[in-house]
Amino acid sequence: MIMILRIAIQKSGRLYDDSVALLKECGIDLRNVKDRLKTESDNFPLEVFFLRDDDIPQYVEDAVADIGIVGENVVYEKNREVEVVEQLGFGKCRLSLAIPRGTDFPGLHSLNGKRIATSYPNLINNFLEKNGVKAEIHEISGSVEIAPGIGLADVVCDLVSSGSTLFMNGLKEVETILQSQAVLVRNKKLNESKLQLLDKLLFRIKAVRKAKRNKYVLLNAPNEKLKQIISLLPGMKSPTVLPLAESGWSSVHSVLNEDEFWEKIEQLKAAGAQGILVVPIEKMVI
Ligand code: PRT
Ligand code: ZN
Repeated sequence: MIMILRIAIQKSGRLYDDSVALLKECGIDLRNVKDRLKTESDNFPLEVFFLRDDDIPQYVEDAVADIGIVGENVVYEKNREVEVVEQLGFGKCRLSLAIPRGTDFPGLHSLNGKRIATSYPNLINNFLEKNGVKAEIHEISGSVEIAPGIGLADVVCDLVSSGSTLFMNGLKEVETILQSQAVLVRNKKLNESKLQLLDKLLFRIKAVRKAKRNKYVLLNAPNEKLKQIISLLPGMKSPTVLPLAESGWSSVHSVLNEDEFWEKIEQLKAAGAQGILVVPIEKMVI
C-alpha cells in the first residue's frame, strides 16, 4: 500500500493563501486547488482536505486527516486531542478583551458581573477562572464587536490584528488573553510511515521558514578592515571571503538574521564595508 499523508487546511479565509503558499514553497505541487474539497500532490505523497478552520482540530483528532494547519486560537478553544508540532509564522493575531472607549478599566476585577460577548467561550472562561473573575459569557458566532453597541454585552473578547475593527466600533483593547499564529497540528497516534512523511514535510517547512528569517549579504571590504568586518558577521559557519580583482579588496559573503539585520548593516557600513548587497534566501538547510 502506498502511504500518503493527509493534511487539512482552511477552505477559504485568512489562512488559506498562506497555507497553500507554504506547501508550494516546500516544493509540493497541488492540482486544481480552487473550489475543491480535496486534492493531491503529484510530487509528494500528500492529500489536502479543504475545511472550515473550526473543524480542523476535530478532523485531526479523529484521524480523518493526519495533520492540519490552523490558528492556535482555534486549537486551544476546541481543546481536542491533537499535538502542536510547529508554529508557522502567519495568521498572527491576539485574543483580547475590549470595552467601550471612554469607559475606565481599573483592572480585571472590574469585569465581575459584566456581560462578555465572544466566539471563544472556553478560552475566556479559563482566563476568568484563573483570575478569580465571575462574568456572564454570551457566545456569538460573528460580528462580536457590535455587541456593546446594540446592548448585548458590556465587554467583547475577540481576535485583533491591526486593531481597526475595535477602533471603528468605539472599543478599546484592555487585556490580551492569548497571542496566536497558524500552527501545524498532528494526530497523536500516527504510524511510523506517516511520521516519516511528517518529518520530511517538517524538514522542508523549517528550511523555508528559516530562509524567510534570514538574508544573504555580500559586501566589499578593504583588506585592512577585514578583521573588524568579519567580527561583525555571524555566517552559517564563518563568513566566506574572496579576493576582488582590485588588489587590497575582498568580497565578504554572509547570512544575517532579520532581528539584527538593520543594526548590523549600519555597523558594517561604519566599519568600512562598501557595495552592500542583500539577497533573499529561498531555502536554508543547516
Ligand atoms: O469559514 P471559516 O470558519 O474557515 O473561517 P473563519 O471566518 O472562522 O476564520 P477567518 O478566515 O476569519 O480566520 C481564520 C484564522 O485567521 C483565525 O482563526 C485566526 O487564527 C487568524 N486571524 C488572524 C484572524 C485575524 N487575524 C483577524 N483579524 N481571524 C480573524 N480576525 C478578525 C477578527 O475576528 C475581527 O473581526 O478580524 C477582525 C479584527 O481585525 P483588525 O485587523 O481590524 O484588528
Ligand atoms: Zn471559523
